[in-house]
Amino acid sequence: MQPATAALLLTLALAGEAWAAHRNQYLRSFPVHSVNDPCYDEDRPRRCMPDFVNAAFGVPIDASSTCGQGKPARFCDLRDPSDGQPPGGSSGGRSGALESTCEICDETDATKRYPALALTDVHNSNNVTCWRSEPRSGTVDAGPDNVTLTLSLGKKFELTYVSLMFCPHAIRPDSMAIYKSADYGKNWLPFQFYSSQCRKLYGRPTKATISPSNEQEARCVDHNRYSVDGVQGSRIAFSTLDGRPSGRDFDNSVILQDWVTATDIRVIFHRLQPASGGGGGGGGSASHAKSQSTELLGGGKFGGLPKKASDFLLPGGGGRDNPAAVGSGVFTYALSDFAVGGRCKCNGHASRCVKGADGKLECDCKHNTAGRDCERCKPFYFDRPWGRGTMRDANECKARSVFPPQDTAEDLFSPRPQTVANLAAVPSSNPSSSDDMILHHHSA
Ligand SMILES: [Ca+2]
Repeated sequence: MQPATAALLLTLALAGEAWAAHRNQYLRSFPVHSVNDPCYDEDRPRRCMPDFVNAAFGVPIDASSTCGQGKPARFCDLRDPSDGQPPGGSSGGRSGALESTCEICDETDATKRYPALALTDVHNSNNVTCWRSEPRSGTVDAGPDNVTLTLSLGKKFELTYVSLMFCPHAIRPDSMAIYKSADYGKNWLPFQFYSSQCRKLYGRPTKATISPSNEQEARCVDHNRYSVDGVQGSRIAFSTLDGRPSGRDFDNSVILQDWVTATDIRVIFHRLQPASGGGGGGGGSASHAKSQSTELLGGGKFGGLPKKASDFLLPGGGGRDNPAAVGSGVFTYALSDFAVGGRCKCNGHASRCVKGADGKLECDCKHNTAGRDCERCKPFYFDRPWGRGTMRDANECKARSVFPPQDTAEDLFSPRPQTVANLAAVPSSNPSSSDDMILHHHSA
């Protein structure tokens, strides 16, 4: 076969596909999108995105440690006996302060189990369900606890926050880290740290300022609440864009778009209680922690009483009224709710995510885009480079125009005998032939 024949074949093959695309464009001039399609304003493409959701809701979380799994265990909480009574007023006259109450966890008993499923069920403040770790020592001296919770979303999401709700009466951990993966768990990057000793435990300054040059770095925050929380429990919420300068111009910040993108979230609890006052925890830091927590708690709910959780937890730390709490190995990490707020990531080209043929979540891509995240153009829609849909420009992918503009509708819909199928039987020639201008053109 002559090289010219091969070139003709290729031309027609491409023209056939382009013609189909062109016809679609022609059809576009009639309303083809549902009136309510958020990705089109009548027929003009516009930026669209899936709804904001709690992406963790109903998704099972993998916990490295669960209380009562394998065998029953004894754990303790610290309670304020006045919980449930009107706040204030009476605190000055109290003498007993916090009381430790201990219970048994046992996964074989429905009334005593604390499974990871409780982390992502319906959060009803009248009927709080909790996950608990196995009882920990939770001290620095004993080494980090490394109790891990892993949430796999199964798809890229753009996350606005990660929220952890602690159980009523549970101790809020002193040191913990939130990691994220954007590649289904192959690589993990720090998202946020919490600690009373940021520098010592995580090698970062406390609450470092974020500048435009380090917007993709995790910060460490001393969340500064070594308190025992009351009936409602307390919440730690990490806002992914908070304090990051380009957050206001998110559409144009590729760095922040990557920063908020995650397929998996992992929380690692490293330490339950602050550094000990006397032992190996480092006296300077401990007194610093004490002064902060005193400031926080002094005169507050537990005014006039031991000021921080370590007072209860450590031997000789002041837990005189709480013999059950002295020593270690009875306190648990306990969370009632693990939520991540965000949107299924579709790069501005889809308004919803659906289960694909393989059962995995994927974007319902519009604007002639394709891929699980609408991260590329559909085949033969390469007239302009792919771009994320923004408020200013939907950046739809467009078919490569082959026909001159004077083509009429009749031309477009008249039968074309030189279809790909007609010519498919012609054997191809060496594509590296120098006569094959079309191929060279398209590979350029
Ligand atoms: Ca729950």
